[in-house]
Amino acid sequence: GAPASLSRFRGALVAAVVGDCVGGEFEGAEEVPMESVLKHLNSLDDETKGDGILEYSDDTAMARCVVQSLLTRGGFDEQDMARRFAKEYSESPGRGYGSGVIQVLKKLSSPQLSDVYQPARNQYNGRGSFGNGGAMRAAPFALAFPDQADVKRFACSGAMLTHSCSLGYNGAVLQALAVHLSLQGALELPQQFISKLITEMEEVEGDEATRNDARILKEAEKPFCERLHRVRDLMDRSKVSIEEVISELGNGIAALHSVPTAIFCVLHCLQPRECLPENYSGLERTIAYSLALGGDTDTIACMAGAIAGAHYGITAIPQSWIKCCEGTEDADVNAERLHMLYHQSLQSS
Ligand code: R7I
Ligand code: MG
Ligand code: MG
Repeated sequence: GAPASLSRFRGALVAAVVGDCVGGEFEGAEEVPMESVLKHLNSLDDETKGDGILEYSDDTAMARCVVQSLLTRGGFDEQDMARRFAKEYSESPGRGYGSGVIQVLKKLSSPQLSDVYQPARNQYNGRGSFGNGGAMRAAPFALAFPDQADVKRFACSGAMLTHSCSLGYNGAVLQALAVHLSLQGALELPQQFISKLITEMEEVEGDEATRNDARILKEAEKPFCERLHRVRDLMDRSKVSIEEVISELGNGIAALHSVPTAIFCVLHCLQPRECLPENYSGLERTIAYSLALGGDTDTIACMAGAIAGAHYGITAIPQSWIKCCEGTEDADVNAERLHMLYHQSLQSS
């Protein structure tokens, strides 16, 4: 499809929900044989299964808040977004939220709160969370703002409402950038795609806060850049085992151990792979491969789904998958609204 076409918006938002819903099955599993993944995905073709049988988790619940806030306010409004996160949590606390972020969400519902970024800053002895909760809901920022500087700025602020550690919010910036570039068709040239991400993250991670957090957490000076270089090394190789991907990039709940991994899943699955069915589309390969890594499967599949969906478009997602997942219809409708908002800003700029 053309850059920033409606199909790409729909693909991004719907595949993110699908990744979250189908990934829930394996979340936290240490080893996931590809056979089990394919069995799970095949079972979605069963006509007797009810609509929306696979429930979405916090990943989608929070992404929906982001989308609703951006659409209602016509841009980023931290007060409104914070209020929506708090309300969503209080109405459905059982969506599988991270154990730390729950404290933030409870504080955000207090009417006395004057600074909506304060609760996040109090996490983990004042350093803030490095979990992937900011990144898992970052895709909508790329669908709302055509300007790359806006995507970076607002994905960062949106993540900081719950994740004030640079290793948390920079993961959100990276995820939003990946969706932004994919939406423009940048995955047609995978080498340039990864190079652009590295160049952008060099700048993003060039600040004092990143340097401090990286030092305290004993990470490389620019942690995400270092991981993206590993992604580039792995994608240049003809054969890579799942074990190597996990040990090089991780499959965990930290943004650093999941956002670069999700990006790798998309890049690795651009072409057919021996371990995956021949009849699978690139998007189906991406989701299946993400699940086979185990660990934080719902979140890695959700983030990889958003990037891949923006590349392949809505038609690459099997109807049976869409039907089985809760929230896909809303995602589809919202994708169209975001597409309008995006193109309105393009015309007025
Ligand atoms: O990041 P967050 O919203 O969790 C998202 C994950 C996704 O996989 C979802 O699908 C859901 O399952 O949860 O929630 P946080 O509580 O901020 O962070 C997640 C976890 O990361 C925490 O429960 C901690 O175990 C860990 N963590 C930290 N541990 C030590 N020190 C995050 N930051 C720190 C830290 O600074
Ligand atoms: Mg989840
Ligand atoms: Mg998860």
